[in-house]
Formats: sequence, C-alpha cells, structure tokens
Amino acid sequence: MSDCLFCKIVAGDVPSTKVHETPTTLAFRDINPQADVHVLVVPKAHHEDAAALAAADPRLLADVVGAGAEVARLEGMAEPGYRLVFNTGEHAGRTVFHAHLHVLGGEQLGTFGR
Ligand code: DGP
Repeated sequence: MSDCLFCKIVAGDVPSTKVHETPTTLAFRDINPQADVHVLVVPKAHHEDAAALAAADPRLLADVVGAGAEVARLEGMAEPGYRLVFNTGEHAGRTVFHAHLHVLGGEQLGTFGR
C-alpha cells in the first residue's frame, strides 16, 4: 500500500534500524521505545492488523511470531524473558495500520494492563 508507513519501511523508502529479516518478515527497532529493547516485527505483505493477518494467511502470522522469538534470542532475551504484543484498536493506542508485533524486553517489565 503506497500510503502505509510500514510498507514504506519494508520497501526501504523510509529508513529503519533493521534487526532481523526473513523472506516474509522484517524486524526493526521502534522509533519510540517503551523498554530497553523494543523491536517491531512486520509481515512484508500488507495486512491491516493481527486478526486480519490470521484470517488471510495464518502461516504468515506464524512467521511473524517465530521472527519475534528469533529477535528475542538475537537480543539475548530468550532468558529471562520478553513480551510479545499486538495492539488492536483505539483503546490499545494503535497508531499504524499495518500488522506489527511488538517485542519488548531487556529489563524487568511492569505489570500487564494499565
Ligand atoms: P502501535 O501503537 O501498536 O500502532 O505501534 C506503532 C509503533 O510504531 C509505535 O510504537 C511507534 C512505532 N513507529 C511509528 N512510526 C515509526 C517509524 O517511522 N519508524 C519506526 N522504526 N517506528 C515507528
């Protein structure tokens, strides 16, 4: 999609700090990190959100989650652990409408929720 920020990052038209890449996914550092390590994993193909991705291409969703686990390993977070998050909708603070998985860690994370 020509007006999608993450499609532009995948295409290399908007710069990003790449952490990991597979044939179907790209992982890059979040521009506004919410933890010591904050990486976004996106499918290279455009899908609106995680639910749309799951419905359209469950194998690609599995690729995204697998890439998230690989990013955690590369960043040294497999132990003691990390958090994977898909935000959906306004109450979750969603801002970019290309499915993306947040990989958060590198520190003791706060209680989940508010
Ligand atoms: P969400 O709130 O789930 O839609 O998360 C979108 C994330 O995208 C947010 O944490 C900030 C990040 N972000 C927004 N614009 C850019 C950008 O241009 N580059 C990078 N690397 N991250 C961005």
